[in-house]
Amino acid sequence: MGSVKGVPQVPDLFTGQDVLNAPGEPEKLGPGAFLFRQYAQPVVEDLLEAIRVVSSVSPFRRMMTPGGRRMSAAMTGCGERCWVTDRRGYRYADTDPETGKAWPSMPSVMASLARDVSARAGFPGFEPDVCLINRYEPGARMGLHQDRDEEDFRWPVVSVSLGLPAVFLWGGLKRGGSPARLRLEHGDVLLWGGEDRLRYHGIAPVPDDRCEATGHLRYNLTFRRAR
Ligand code: MD6
Ligand code: FE
Repeated sequence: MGSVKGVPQVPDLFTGQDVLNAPGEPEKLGPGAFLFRQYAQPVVEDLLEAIRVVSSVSPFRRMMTPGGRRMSAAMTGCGERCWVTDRRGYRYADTDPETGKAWPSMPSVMASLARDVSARAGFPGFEPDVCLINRYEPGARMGLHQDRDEEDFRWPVVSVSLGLPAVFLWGGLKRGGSPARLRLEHGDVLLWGGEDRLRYHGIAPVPDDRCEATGHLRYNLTFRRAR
């Protein structure tokens, strides 16, 4: 590559891996799965404030699985509906079973982030009707599962990590085998859809640590289109 007069010569970053991992470019984890490291960084404080607003109306609670075990992560959510679990099963509910009222509306900082990142990943027109908010204390985890309670799997799931880092377990389309491990940090955004939409995934027990923004907590926001 020749040097252009007046333009300083810079290392050629535009080849191979460098371009995939250039700042602002996602890492591709599969045909429909992308990790946008630090994508939410500019709005992390606004997202944490939005979590405070939502959870002042619909508080965090540890839900029961259909099998009768309490989940280790506490949950709340916002939007037109939210994912819930109890002895009757997993489903989307239009009202919060704890308050008996509608879920809080989705703060615009959340909806805009989900829309922007999905358009960048090749899913334009994604309008989430759900933001499920998970809160993990040290030791809390999420077993391997598929997200399959939504009506239309053509829409992706967008996941935002805040607070303490955690190891994301990234399995296959069927149960079994040992999942890949991926560290997710404060401000990272993971998106999956298309052929990867029904991948098994989970969160390894969150190690104790302390972070400036959230203390001893990890939060995860997952945006979906349920209906
Ligand atoms: C979590 N996330 O990161 C749990 N599901 O706390 C999920 O279960 C999840 O991150 C679907 C897509 C992205 C996710
Ligand atoms: Fe999930």
